[in-house]
Amino acid sequence: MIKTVLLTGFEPFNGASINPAWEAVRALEGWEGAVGEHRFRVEVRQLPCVFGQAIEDINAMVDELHPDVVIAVGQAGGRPAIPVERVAINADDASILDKGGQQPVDATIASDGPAAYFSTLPIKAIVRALREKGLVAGVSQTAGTFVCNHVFYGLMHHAAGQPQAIKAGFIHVPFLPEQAAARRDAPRSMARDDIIAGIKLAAEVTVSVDADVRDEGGATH
Ligand code: PCA
Repeated sequence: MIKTVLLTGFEPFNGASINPAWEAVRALEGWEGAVGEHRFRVEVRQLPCVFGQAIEDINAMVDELHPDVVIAVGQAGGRPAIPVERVAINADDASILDKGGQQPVDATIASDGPAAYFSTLPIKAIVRALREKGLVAGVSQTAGTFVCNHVFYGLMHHAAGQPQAIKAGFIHVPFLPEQAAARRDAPRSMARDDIIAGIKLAAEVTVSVDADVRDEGGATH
């Protein structure tokens, strides 16, 4: 059976003209992959950086495509590594406006939802595979409280209510070199091809690994 992998990436936000998450995800449009006997095809979609709408959109995509795997990808500017997120929390607390002009503070995402959901991606196996390929990566213990965590939580809440099992989670990616070069605070960045390779590998590991590994030191922060 051919599995379906949904990859989402956010539109640029906060005045930027590119988002490395979307740049990486859109490069994988039409990809049909295989790891051993595990065959899969990839669906690629963009998400708006808008509270509320982004959750509605990703959940509509899940309902339309019935994916086996969903990996949502967002930009984490200034992070030195690819943070593979462990946990989504039931809180919005924005320090900047989203693209719809909203800035929720101390708001609950789902009034009927638990405080948090864990990723159901094999996060340690992904980190191990990324590191073995020479990509700087780690488990991250917070996806923040902006639109990325918001979508991550909304996705996990929706996936939890589905009859079929969906492996779902969130991966952040650093700035691209051209984004870092345009800033005075000299943030860390990662080459476009490395970010693309990282997302590709995360999808391959997720479709082919049943149980996560138990590496120590998988976390960066
Ligand atoms: N990063 C933001 C929202 C969209 C994106 O790509 C975040 O980390 O919340």
